[in-house]
Amino acid sequence: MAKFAKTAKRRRILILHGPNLNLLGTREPRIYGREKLAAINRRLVAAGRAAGAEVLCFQSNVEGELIDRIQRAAREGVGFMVLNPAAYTHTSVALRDAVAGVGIPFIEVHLSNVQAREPFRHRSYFSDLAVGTICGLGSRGYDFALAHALGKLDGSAQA
Ligand code: DHK
Repeated sequence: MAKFAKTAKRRRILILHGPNLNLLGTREPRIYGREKLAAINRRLVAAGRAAGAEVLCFQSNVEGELIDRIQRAAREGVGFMVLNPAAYTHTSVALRDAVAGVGIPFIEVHLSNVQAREPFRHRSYFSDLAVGTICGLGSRGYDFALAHALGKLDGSAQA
């Protein structure tokens, strides 16, 4: 029984959305798409459930709240994170230190192709720590990241 509880806990994935992503659907839709954040989250939670995993979603516009959530993830036994730090990608040493500090593997996701945008978006404080980075694929990027995370947590992913 204890063994089962431990296994279930490890199949917990945190999806973390940074500032302004609560506005998805209405915010610059030509760049970020028309899908609302709640719809994306619902899809990810359902995909996780279908695979026997628990997907937790959190969004904040506040740097400290994102840091607190990452620290809590470590205590909760989250086994993998999918992280879109949004604008904090390009600015936040504090958020970078949080993900480095907990050591939970993560994929960095961006809806837009940040490399094809303004030069200040080309720099990421997260990419060198990430298992991988997905950008420019819109909200599908989250689905691909989650699929990889699920594979990793059940031991079937390649990398
Ligand atoms: C989202 C943001 O809010 C921007 O600040 C980033 C990222 C790009 C995205 O494409 O998801 O530069």
